Amino acid sequence: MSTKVTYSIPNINCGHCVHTIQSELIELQGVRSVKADLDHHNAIIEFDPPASEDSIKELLASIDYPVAS
Ligand SMILES: [Cu+2]
Repeated sequence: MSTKVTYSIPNINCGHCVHTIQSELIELQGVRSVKADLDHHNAIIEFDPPASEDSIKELLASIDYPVAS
C-alpha cells in the first residue's frame, strides 16, 4: 500500500506553483499521485519506494518550494 502524506508548502501562491510542483514531483520514481492545493498551501502526495519523505522534501526544496517544518 502506498504512503500518503500531506506537506505544508507556504510558497504555493498561484496556479503556476501548483503546476510546477505537480509536474516535477510526478517525475520522481515511486510517486503515484500529487495534488497541490493553492487555497491550503499544501500538497497531498502518494508514493511507494524508492520515493521517500526525504527525497520528496529534497526535491521540493530544490525547486524553491521547501516544506514547512
Ligand atoms: Cu506561483
